[in-house]
Amino acid sequence: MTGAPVRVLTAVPLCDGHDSAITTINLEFIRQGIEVVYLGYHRSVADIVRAAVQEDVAAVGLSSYNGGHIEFFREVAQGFRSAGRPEIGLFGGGGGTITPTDAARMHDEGTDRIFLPGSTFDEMIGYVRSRYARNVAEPSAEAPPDDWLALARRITCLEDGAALTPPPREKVPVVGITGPGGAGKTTLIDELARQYLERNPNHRIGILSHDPSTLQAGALLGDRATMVYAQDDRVFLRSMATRGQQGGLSPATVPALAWMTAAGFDLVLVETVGIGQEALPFPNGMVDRRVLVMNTDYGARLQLQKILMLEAADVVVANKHDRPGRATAEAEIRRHLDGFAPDKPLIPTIASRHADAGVTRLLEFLSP
Ligand code: B12
Repeated sequence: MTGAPVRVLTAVPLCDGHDSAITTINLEFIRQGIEVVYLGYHRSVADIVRAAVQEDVAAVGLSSYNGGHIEFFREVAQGFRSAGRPEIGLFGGGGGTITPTDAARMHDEGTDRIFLPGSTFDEMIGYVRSRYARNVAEPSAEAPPDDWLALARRITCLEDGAALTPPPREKVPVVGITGPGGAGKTTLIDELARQYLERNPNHRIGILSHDPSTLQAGALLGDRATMVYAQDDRVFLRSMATRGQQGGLSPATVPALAWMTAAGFDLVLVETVGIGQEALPFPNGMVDRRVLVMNTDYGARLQLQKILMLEAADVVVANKHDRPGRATAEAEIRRHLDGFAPDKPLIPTIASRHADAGVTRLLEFLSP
């Protein structure tokens, strides 16, 4: 469908921490209406290829400064071919560390274009827009719902406005995770995924993760940059921009979830954007469990009265339980919940900590 934002993934290769160039380029891309899935720095070929396929991006842009770019770009292009997506474009830069001679060789080996020092934003944006705009064709109706290539493509079609009749919903637990920006939702999901995968060696997880679209229709889809353990072959992770919808999700979330729940996952997680006090992002029937992630930054105790999700959630997580004010926050939230739902669990977590006991308790509540 025409008019949909161009969707690319950007990353910095393995053993490379030079992320300031790509961070600036990302911001300029989103300002110009491009959706950017940012994978972060120190990323392997396998992580980049897996993410590009699941995110169904038109192209991948790499920023490489620490050498090894000829081999790295070649392996990424090979990875796209091996994954059955040879059409994914590849471009990038690395200042003066990539010489014009290197760039010519890289072009011969599958890279569309290297931006040499002195390239302007206008050149990059003009190139990305003209080269990677696309009309995505729906996958064959014969492709089964658990074909991840087809799933990724179907979600793109749904985001771009197609109406695909979803398969019947399978019985798989769907957990909605919401909370204000900065509460640690993504980190919590990553640690939940790590513990779940470790406990269930044959299980697979599907994750739909949302970030806001800007007024210019671009979006920085940055949850993958925070994820470490959810970058796994047993996890299908898809980032979705809100594309103008208020409230924490995308217009395509409901149909995308319908396809996700038929794709053979054992657990499906849906993460909203950071929400405000009045938001109730999960309509009836969309998810089986609602998790509200809070931290200590909610302000005065009176503010708790205004957070509607405290009433709607099945479980409340008090994350960042290593921060000053944690005991007060826990006591205040508990007292507030006791006023109307004394049995509602309140689980303190430090999601950034490996094997956190609070996250284990949450996992047991969600997936007994
Ligand atoms: C800033 C910088 C740092 C910062 C990085 C901060 C950060 N978070 O990114 C700090 C100080 C931390 C740093 C550390 C190191 N650095 Co350093 N660093 C640089 C420096 C000065 C600038 C790179 C940069 O960001 N340029 C700004 C961008 C916007 O401009 P540009 O590079 O010209 O790129 C253009 C295009 O190529 C394009 N582009 C770039 N990427 C992409 C991606 C896409 C998708 C697109 C479309 C376009 C594009 O954008 C620009 C437009 O004109 C370079 C030297 C230099 N002058 O280039 C060294 C340099 C890259 N660093 C170098 C080294 C050796 C290191 C260290 C190993 C030093 C050490 N011994 O500790 C560490 C390693 C860090 C790590 N963990 O990987 C070497 C690399 C040598 C090599 N590969 O052979 C360089 C070349 C310096 C040198 N001459 O020795 N570094």
